[in-house]
Amino acid sequence: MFRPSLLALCALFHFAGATAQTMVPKADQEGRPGDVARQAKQKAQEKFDAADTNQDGKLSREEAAAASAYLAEKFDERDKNGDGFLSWEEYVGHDRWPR
Ligand SMILES: [Ca+2]
Ligand SMILES: [Ca+2]
Repeated sequence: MFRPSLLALCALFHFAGATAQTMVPKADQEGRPGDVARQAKQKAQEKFDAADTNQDGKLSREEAAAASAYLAEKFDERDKNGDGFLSWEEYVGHDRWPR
């Protein structure tokens, strides 16, 4: 009795995770979601470029810390591949807005 419900719960969490990722509209999407995505992407890109002081296309820990205390705190969480830099995808947290 317990096992099937636990499995269902796991499936639900998995689904919720997938939904969070796919809820971000793509920047090339038509209509309002696309407009919102393009605006948000542009804002994010401006912040990213401003933070990327040596302009190598990624944020070092120092660059992130200088740009935002929040980002400094979240750095390890965002740095998915653990290379010590935040790529554009790692910075925005998804790969739906290619640069
Ligand atoms: Ca940099
Ligand atoms: Ca990284």
